[in-house]
Amino acid sequence: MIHYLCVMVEIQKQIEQYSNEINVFTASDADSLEQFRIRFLGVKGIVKAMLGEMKNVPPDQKKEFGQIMNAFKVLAEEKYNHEKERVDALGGANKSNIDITLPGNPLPVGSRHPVTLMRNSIVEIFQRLSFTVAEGPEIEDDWHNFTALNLDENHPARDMQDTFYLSTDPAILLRTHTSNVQIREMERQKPPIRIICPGRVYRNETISARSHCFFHQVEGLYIDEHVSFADLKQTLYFFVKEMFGEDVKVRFRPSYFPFTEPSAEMDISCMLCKGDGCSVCKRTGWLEILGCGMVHPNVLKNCGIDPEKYTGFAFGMGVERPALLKYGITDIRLFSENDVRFLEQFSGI
Ligand code: 2NM
Repeated sequence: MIHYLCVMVEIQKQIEQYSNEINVFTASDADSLEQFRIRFLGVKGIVKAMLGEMKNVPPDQKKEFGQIMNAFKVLAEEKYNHEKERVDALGGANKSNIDITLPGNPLPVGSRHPVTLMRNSIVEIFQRLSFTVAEGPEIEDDWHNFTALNLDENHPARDMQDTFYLSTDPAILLRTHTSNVQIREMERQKPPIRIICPGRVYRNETISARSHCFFHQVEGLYIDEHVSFADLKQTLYFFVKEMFGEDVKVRFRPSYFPFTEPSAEMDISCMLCKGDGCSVCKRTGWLEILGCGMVHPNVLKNCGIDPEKYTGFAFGMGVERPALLKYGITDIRLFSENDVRFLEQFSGI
């Protein structure tokens, strides 16, 4: 009995001490709150230890002591919850001695590739004329890249020297222009069709400062009833004015493409010498920027479009050449070397 009494007085004293400690506790930050939790409410904490003492309490006093223990447990829990709410509300601002007024670590700013910048500005102008972007495969079959475009079996563009064919299946090739997208769209939907087709194309050429075995194109197509060469000219005039400015002059020269009739090449006056003649325009005062024409009736027929009812124009331009001009770059190979020192010069443009 004496032993029991001693133990119980001891436990009561301890609970009183710990209760005082809990009552005066305020958490200065999340860390000190966590230490409080571990000390009192943890698996090896004081509350658990005190409850463990119940086994030393004589049966007739278990009820009274149970209540004391429970009140102690609730006291610790309530204190913890109350302090947690307060610390959370502070948002961890005074979590530690970090000076939140110091500037942060700057994130490196990325940049768009110059070819992407040029492609986007071309596409965006045609989008304002209600052209929508269409895309298609870079690995293409003979029909969509050549045959449907009115290129006969012996056309030199099909030559092994110009086109990359799959060694396992020579009916499959890397597209040599994005016209395959136009063919696919004409096969898929009925006119009116008004699309702009940006993408990468491949040609088996010797790599140099001026040419590469892959480059980028933007092609356009407009098919409807009564589309005329006048529509073609007005559309391309608009494009040139938006792209190169009001003062730039335009000229059309007759040309030949198997997929258009009539066909033309469009030049703009050289923006570097204003038409006087310089090394960039080879002293002509003109820069060739795109090919165009009225879509050949055979091409329309190949895609299931009635050439008696519908007409249309198409055009195609390279992206790298104007990008070289605009940014004053002298070697086309820089576009595909992925040298960060080159690429980061276009950040913020
Ligand atoms: C060019 C020049 C002229 C062209 C024609 C077609 C299609 F599919 F409608 F027949 N797509 N692209 C075309 C016409 C492309 O690039 C210099």
